[in-house]
Amino acid sequence: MTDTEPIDAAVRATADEIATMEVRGAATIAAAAAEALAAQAEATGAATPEAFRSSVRAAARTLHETRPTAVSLPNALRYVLQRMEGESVDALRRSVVEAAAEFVDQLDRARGDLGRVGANRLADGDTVMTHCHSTDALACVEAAVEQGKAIEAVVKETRPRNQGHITAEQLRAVGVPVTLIVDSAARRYLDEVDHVLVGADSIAADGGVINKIGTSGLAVNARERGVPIMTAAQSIKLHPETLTGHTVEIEARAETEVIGEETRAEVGDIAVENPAFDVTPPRYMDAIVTEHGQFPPESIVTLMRELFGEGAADPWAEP
Ligand code: RI2
Repeated sequence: MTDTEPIDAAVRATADEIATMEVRGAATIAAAAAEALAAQAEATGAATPEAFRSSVRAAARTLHETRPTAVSLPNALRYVLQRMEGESVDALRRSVVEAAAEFVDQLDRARGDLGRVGANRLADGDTVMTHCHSTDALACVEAAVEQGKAIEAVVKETRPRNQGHITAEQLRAVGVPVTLIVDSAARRYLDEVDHVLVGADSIAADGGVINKIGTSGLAVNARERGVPIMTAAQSIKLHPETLTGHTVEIEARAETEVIGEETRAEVGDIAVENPAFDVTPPRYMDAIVTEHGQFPPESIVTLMRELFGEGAADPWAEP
């Protein structure tokens, strides 16, 4: 064990906020993780380059352990750690702080670029149906509104945590008329919408879209009704380990998110499961919209290879 430097309080706070979903959404988690590494770099009292590297890697491990499904988290850690370089502690510190800032800046730019691509799929007068809350998906609507298109939205509340309320609030803030529905009403409203628009936590090499639980059922229903469905996912959502056959772990969250303890006691002896995500097979998704353009899901592997080569390193591992 080479980790002698303590994990900075800011890193622990960020890890807690990600685990409890105070900080949530794949891109927001990625930005918070990168900034936490910068905080560790600024705060560490490491006296040697080796101790410095070790302390930043330990912080990365703490962040990595919080939530398993959104690949933007390990991709953010990779981005910063792979740019950690220098012969002195000062140089190393500078490289981490600069890489984290660069990463956050790229996230913002990617969201804007992706939004303009997604907006091209939306026509004046269109209504979109949303699921959960995705900053990438919202960027498409915001860009369409900026282009002068009138867009309306049918927003699924998205049990169990009701992130649809955040989507409703943010769409109203840009002037989009919103109709909020319960999840189970989605199929009934599909005839009234022109697009289904979702985000992604991870995209697999075969074009499978891992997103908030309920996405796959929505996609199957949309296909049956002939409503196009797109996922807005900037390239940090591409899961490099799936290039070598790994699958994406689906996070199982607390049973209390589904049913309170008191109600559960009243109901009696039941099992409760709370998977946070599901996988939409590529045949049910019309397009993946990224900052590099729009892809049919089956072709996303070409972008993945271009950006990641043949796989992914784990630079946070202990040497
Ligand atoms: P952006 C969210 O997961 C949703 O599944 C959403 O579609 C996805 O992250 C992407 O969000 P959670 O953190 O990166 O609410 O587009 O479990 O903001």
